[in-house]
Amino acid sequence: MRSYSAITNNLRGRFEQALTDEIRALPMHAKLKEAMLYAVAGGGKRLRPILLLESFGLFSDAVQEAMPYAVALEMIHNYSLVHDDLPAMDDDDFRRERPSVHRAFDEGLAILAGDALLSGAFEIALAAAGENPRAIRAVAALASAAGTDGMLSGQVMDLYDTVNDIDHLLQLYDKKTGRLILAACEAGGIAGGAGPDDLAHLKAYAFHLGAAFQIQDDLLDEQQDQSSGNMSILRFIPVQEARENMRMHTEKALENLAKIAGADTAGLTEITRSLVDRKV
Ligand code: GRG
Repeated sequence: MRSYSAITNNLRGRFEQALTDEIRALPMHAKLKEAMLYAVAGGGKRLRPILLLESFGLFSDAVQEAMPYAVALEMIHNYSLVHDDLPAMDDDDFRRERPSVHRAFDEGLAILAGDALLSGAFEIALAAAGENPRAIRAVAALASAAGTDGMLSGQVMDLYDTVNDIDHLLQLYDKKTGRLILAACEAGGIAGGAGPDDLAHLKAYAFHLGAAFQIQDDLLDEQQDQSSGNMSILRFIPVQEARENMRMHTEKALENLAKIAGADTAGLTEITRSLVDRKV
């Protein structure tokens, strides 16, 4: 069996290089580029791009071909964080233990850097996709997860809904956080050439992984006394039940992953287990 940390470290190093190379290569005003590069730096876990690359790697050896889609996805994720930190939204002065983009620069540039990360993501992904139908389907999956009925509706639910039951909260989590995690695996699988059955297993894996990720986020917030108040599963169930819920989703994720026959799922298995143990 391959060594996960070696594969992941290798992928991560190549990904970091590709991320800065792709942004640097986009022609734009120097100030905008500086803010974009600041926004994507700072030690993010890179969960979504690594999921995309690992999912692609289940079906194809040419992982470098998936790099522009992984870069695009991380840019979309970082745009959402930059905008979420703005005073009009979550009003956070810090992100990844550094000043958030509107603090390091100013609000106007933070809004524009977020916009540039989102539109730049699709410039990069579509330039790589060309006329390849699989790649175009993969980019469409990213667009719909980030878009109107995906992360954006999730964020609107977060800002405007009165959430009085756990099902409503889980729907909000699914749109706001889950859809982008699901799109990571879906886009990677589609671009890599997964057949319909394997793609369904991969999407079921990612759905449960996203649910486990969000519950773990609430548990970590609680432990670090940063509870986001109303928007926490701990408002509806006690800590022990939330932990069991997270483990149930982790096991279901792994069960679905195991249904993908003939693929080397060691990397995704390791990522799944490490998410349960994560401390940030
Ligand atoms: C502004 C359109 C728009 C959307 C914002 C994702 C999001 C929607 C807001 C972030 C709020 C938040 C803290 C959600 C909890 C889960 C989450 C997405 C955490 C951040 O993702 P990580 O842990 O971050 O992958 P890193 O820094 O590792 O990339």
